[in-house]
Amino acid sequence: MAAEPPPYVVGLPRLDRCLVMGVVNVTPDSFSDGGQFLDPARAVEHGLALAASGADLVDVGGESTRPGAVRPDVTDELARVLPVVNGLAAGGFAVSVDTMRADVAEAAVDAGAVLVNDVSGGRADPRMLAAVAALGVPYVLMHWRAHSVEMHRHTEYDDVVADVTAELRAQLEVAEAAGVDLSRVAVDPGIGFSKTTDQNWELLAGLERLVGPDTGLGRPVLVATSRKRFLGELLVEGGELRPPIDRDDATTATTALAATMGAWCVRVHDVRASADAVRVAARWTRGPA
Ligand code: PMM
Repeated sequence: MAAEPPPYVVGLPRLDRCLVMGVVNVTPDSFSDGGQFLDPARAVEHGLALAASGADLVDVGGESTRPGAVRPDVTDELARVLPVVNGLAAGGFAVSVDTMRADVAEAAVDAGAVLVNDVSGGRADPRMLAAVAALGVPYVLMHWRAHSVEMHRHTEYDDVVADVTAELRAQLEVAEAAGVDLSRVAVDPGIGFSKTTDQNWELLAGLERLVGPDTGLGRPVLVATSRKRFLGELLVEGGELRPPIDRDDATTATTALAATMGAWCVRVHDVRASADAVRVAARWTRGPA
């Protein structure tokens, strides 16, 4: 059964279906599309193509969070992200910036970004939550325990759904204390971040507990499974993981399921298929006409 639609994030359109966020990684080393869009003109072109395919938001990031990734310095991150945010926002598209740094969030919002997507949930940069409070933009607060180089060492949970929910709740309180208006905040369980493959599946199966009015956090939930390793492991062939580029059909299946379970937004690389899937899910859960 679908959960009641969650309260929506202030500043984004309220839709009768799950939103689709398309991914533009302006990085040399992202696991899914690293190096393809380092050139700003190519990245903008790709973002426009995602918008034309039905993305409600285009998420621009300049730091890879693949396991083991080394962080770029802030100057490099700004140089990667800003021309792309500028180019897409100038075209009138809703752009989010995927960053853990307050400096980048501020500059990106100045360049036209309408949402800050922070995989660290405000934990990587001590200035981030105050910056988001001052910017007054919607904010995605993800469950996060450690930077990519060491996140695989932080996968201890008693009950992964309950523990992630509790840690998100605690971080929402920190955000509120920093002045962030929680009506502008969506949460994200952080699929693949300090989670084993089994824990990712457990979180997805328990999504209703995160979304649900009694057990959940009372905030919209973003789900980002796209091309992630746990899908490659599920689809292993001849002892080889299915490569990231061939995980889009499986990603679309997760979109349909997440949307049916009440997710507010999915973050995906292949937008067209997910844009269809969220419409199917919305119609499916609405029931007889
Ligand atoms: N995952 C990645 C990057 N950004 N943002 C949110 N909110 N949630 C995620 O799970 C997430 C994210 C890593 O995937 P990518 O390298 O394909 O962008």
